[in-house]
Formats: sequence, C-alpha cells, structure tokens
Amino acid sequence: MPRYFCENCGFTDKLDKNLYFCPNCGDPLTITYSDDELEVNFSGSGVWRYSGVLPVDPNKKVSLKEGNTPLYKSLHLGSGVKGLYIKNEGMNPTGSFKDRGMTVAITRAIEKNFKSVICASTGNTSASLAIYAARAGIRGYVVVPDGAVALGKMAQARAAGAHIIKVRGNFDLALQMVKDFARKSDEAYLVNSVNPFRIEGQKTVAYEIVEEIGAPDWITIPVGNAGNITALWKGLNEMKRLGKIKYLPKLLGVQASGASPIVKAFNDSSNKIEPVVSPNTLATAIKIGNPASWRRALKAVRESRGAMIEVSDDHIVQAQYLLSSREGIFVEPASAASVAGFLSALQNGLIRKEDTVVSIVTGNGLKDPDSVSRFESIEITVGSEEGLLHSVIAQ
Ligand code: AN7
Repeated sequence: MPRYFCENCGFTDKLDKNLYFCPNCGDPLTITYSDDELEVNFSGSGVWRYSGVLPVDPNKKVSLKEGNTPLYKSLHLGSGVKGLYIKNEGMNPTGSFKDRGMTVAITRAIEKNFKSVICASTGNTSASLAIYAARAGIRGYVVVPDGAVALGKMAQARAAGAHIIKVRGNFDLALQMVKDFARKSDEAYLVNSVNPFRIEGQKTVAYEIVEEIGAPDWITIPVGNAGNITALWKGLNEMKRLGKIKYLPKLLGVQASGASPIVKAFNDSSNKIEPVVSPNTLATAIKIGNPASWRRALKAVRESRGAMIEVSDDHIVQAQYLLSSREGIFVEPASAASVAGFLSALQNGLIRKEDTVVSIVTGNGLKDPDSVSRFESIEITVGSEEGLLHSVIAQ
C-alpha cells in the first residue's frame, strides 16, 4: 500500500490517518509507492486517467474533468531554442493548476467523511477549493490576505458560496493560522499543498507532458509555496521508474524578485531558507515569503541539475504581454513568471539553443483582469458619424 513518507527524515506511516506534516521534523509529508504499486496502464483522459497512481478510490471521485490541458508549440517566444512548448494549466475547470490537486484532495475528504475543508490562499487555491467543495456538497472555508487577492479568484470563491475569512496580514500569516488550526482540530480537512493528496493530483501534469512529447531538456515553472514544483518532480521521477522516459528534465523554478527566498538559498548553496518577512510582487499568486515546501523544491532543482532564478515584476509584465499578444495565450502574472524565467535563462546561457523546453503556465489571465491595465492598449472612443470607423481602420 502507498504510505506517507518524510523526504527530510525518513518517517513513514500508513495512509489511514489524516496527516499533513511529519510528526518528527515538521516537514510536509509525501506519499510513496513501491515499484509494483505504480500502475502503468492509463485509460481515459485528464487527472483520473492516472488513477492507478493516485491513492484514492476513483469510484468516489469528485471531478469537474480537470487536467488534459493543451500543450502549445510556441510560434515566437521560442525562436531561440529547438522547441518551446507552453502547457496551459489555465484551461483547468476553475482556471488554474490547483484543480489537479483539488479533485484528489476533495475526493480524500469525502472518503474520510469530512464535512468541511479549509485552506489559506493567495487566491487560486481558494477558487478551486470553493468550487470543488460546492460540487462535493461540503462546506468550504478560505483564509485569504485582505486586499491582496485578484478579483477573478475572489469572484469564484464568492460565487461558490465559500466562507471567506480575510486576514489583516499576508499569505504567510494566513498559512500559519490554518496550520495551527489543523494541528489542533479535525473539524475541517486542510487542502493546501502541504496536504500530500494535493501533490498526488498535481503530479499528473508531468505524466501528461511526458505522454505527449517525452522528456524535454528543461521544464520551467513558477514557484510560490513550492507545492507544484514538488509535484512536478515527483511525477517525472515516477514516469522514469515506469520506464516511460530515459532521462529526467532539468527544472527551472522561477520566483518573483520580491518573494524569492528559495532562489537566494539556491544561489548561496544553502540548505535552509531565510523567509522574506514582507514579500512584494505584482504577481500576487506567488507573493509568498515563507514557502512550506522550500526544502523539497531545493532538492528537486538540485537533483535535476536545474536552477532557481528570479525575475523582476517588469519582466513578468513583459512576458505576460508577449504571451497574450504574440502567442494568443492569456495568463495571469504569476504564470508569466515561468516564461520570463525561460527568456532570462536563454539570455544568460543556462538554457541553450539545442534545448527543448516546456514552460508551465499555471493560471488563466481572466483571474486577474486588473493586471492588463499595465499594458499599453490601443483604444479609442468614437461617435457614430458616417465614415469615422472607416477612417480609423484605414490609418
Ligand atoms: C497561478 O492559491 O499559493 O509553488 O494559495 O496561483 O505550488 O505555491 C497559488 C500559487 C503559481 C505557485 N502560479 O504554486 C494559492 C497559491 C499560480 C498560482 C503558483 C500559484 P506553488
């Protein structure tokens, strides 16, 4: 049977308990499988295609058909490499990659008879929790930093009838609060990415990429709380164990300059992070100073012989605009960090022209409609006089 496992200290336990953190060292737990427990036969599409490598009962699944997201070949931004592919996770049911993990975590909540689920969130986890809790018929509680969540994400949480708890403070404080709650109470199931079942669902992005194009040389991914890069690396390693790929891609984890404690630890060859007390970036999804899964992220990029890099807010906005205006892919700022990271790594020679690269973009542009006010858009207001429109368009 799959088991809880602590990658930091080696603790293991059976899955029947509801654990998030290692009781010995406090790190978030992972779920491991022995070789004969990894199931090679996939069928169907989306996250549940991989139910043979998910530790929940697929007959109880709470699903809105997540996963199976499009992988686009870049037309312009990838001109400096052999191939750049963009995996658009913004095409998931609630518009972000969180749905991959949420479908599995909410299914686990149902299996364990929870009537409520809770998370701290910079927005997308809240939106996903709210919608999946609604689908499952249980109560959703979301704890968010007051005034620091993009409009579209709040709209989703409200529309789905979640209880919204706004904290006077940042995401790191909100996460601390729900962690303290979960340590003492079993009243609500915690579905942040410190929940190992979330990671299990999210690893399926790696399975999909590999099934479609094999192993690229690099995969770039935005990093906030560092759950998703943990999941990506887990999925890739499992695909290698299953014999589906011969080598592992290098990971490029990308943080925003104002919220980049893992980049700093990577550059300093340090084995611990110094949390950023007041993280700051316009990419509010990844405005996180004390990422819960930092150790697993550092381990992943080091094992892959990849890197952690940071990108400025200006470069994020530029990449967001290039993605929408040149590629037809509209993403939110945190997602654009992935592509800004690619461009920066190409420029400094880390990524080379013979490389094949996949950039994972994590959230839909509609999540953060205010963010486009940073672009120079071409807009005029006209009357209805005859010929006016003709003269404008002919210019
Ligand atoms: C679009 O919703 O942390 O490194 O609370 O929304 O796994 O945290 C969101 C994170 C990247 C970073 N891109 O992923 C939340 C939250 C988008 C995101 C990330 C987030 P992690």
